[in-house]
Amino acid sequence: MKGLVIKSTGTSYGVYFEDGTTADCHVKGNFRIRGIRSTNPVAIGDYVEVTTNEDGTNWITELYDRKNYIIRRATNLSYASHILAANVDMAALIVTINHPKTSTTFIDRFLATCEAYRVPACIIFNKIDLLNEEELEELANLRQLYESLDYPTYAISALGLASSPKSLMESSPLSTIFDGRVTLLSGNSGVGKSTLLNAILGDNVARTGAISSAHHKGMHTTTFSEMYPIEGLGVQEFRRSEDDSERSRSWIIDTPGIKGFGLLDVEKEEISHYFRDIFRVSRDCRYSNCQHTGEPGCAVYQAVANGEIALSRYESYLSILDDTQESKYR
Ligand SMILES: Nc1nc2c(ncn2[C@@H]2O[C@H](COP(=O)(O)OP(=O)(O)OP(=O)(O)O)[C@@H](O)[C@H]2O)c(=O)[nH]1
Ligand SMILES: [Mg+2]
Ligand SMILES: [Zn+2]
Repeated sequence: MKGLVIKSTGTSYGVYFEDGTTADCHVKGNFRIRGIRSTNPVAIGDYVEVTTNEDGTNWITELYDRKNYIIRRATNLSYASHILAANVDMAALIVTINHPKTSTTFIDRFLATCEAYRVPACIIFNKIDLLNEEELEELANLRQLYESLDYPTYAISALGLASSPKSLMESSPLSTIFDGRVTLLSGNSGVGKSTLLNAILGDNVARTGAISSAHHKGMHTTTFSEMYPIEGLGVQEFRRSEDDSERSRSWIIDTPGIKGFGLLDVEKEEISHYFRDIFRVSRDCRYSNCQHTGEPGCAVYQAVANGEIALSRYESYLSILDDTQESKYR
């Protein structure tokens, strides 16, 4: 029977079937997908074929073609990589200016990864109720920066939304991003992914946890990914046909908080392609193989110097370039 993977615990997968039932399924140890080296051969959002054995155990025997997938490389590991999710329409990065502080390097690495896998991305700034004046200014600056790169941004207080989820769905422009889509929520631990999910669903389905008072970091409350249907948004259909355009369903994926994004699985010449601002300007560099690290006639360097490209973006670019350089010597 064909099903949709909506939960992944590492040892088993929760699969949702067309008739509305779900089952715990397993994957044979030798189940591998050609071309992708990852710690999880089957990911949340995957469509799979499930066979039930005589003893009642369920086995995933086949993986249907993916529309897309998004991979995170574990930091400092040259091959281990993890598929965050498959068949996603939007990756929403939850960012907090403070409590905890999300770094711009983290934001840019996430966005670059989305570019590399051609997954549309947006940024949801959360916990704006906690920001002081200076932090609100930083929020405004970051929103302006990412909006100028055509990434939609939102500023919310998930806690505030939790007390009136109806208002979120009825009036907030945020609701439009979830409608009819599969949205992946990602971000550092403690930024409020599960809190936002609960607010959207109007129910406490996901556990949330306070951030540590000593380090102002999240405590990794969510330990495995799970996908939830959003009631009242779009039609809760499984999948009418193979044709994506006929599909109308709203799902949201809550994921465990992540610390960092390791190097992308790309050549260093390619990295600039995943930074919209740098790529745009790089056409004017004197050398076509310019890496934008101080070569003569580098248009990117010039644009950073005159403020056309944000320094934080350039630094993020350099940090990824550094990663790939390092791995060469391993
Ligand atoms: N003040 C305030 N606190 C919030 C807001 N959103 C979430 N929190 C709090 O932040 C803490 C962490 O929230 P979670 O939803 O557990 O964060 P998470 O991103 O799911 O964390 P992990 O599961 O560890 O990745 C909880 O104590 C929430 O109540 C907000 O908008 N404002
Ligand atoms: Mg969580
Ligand atoms: Zn250059």
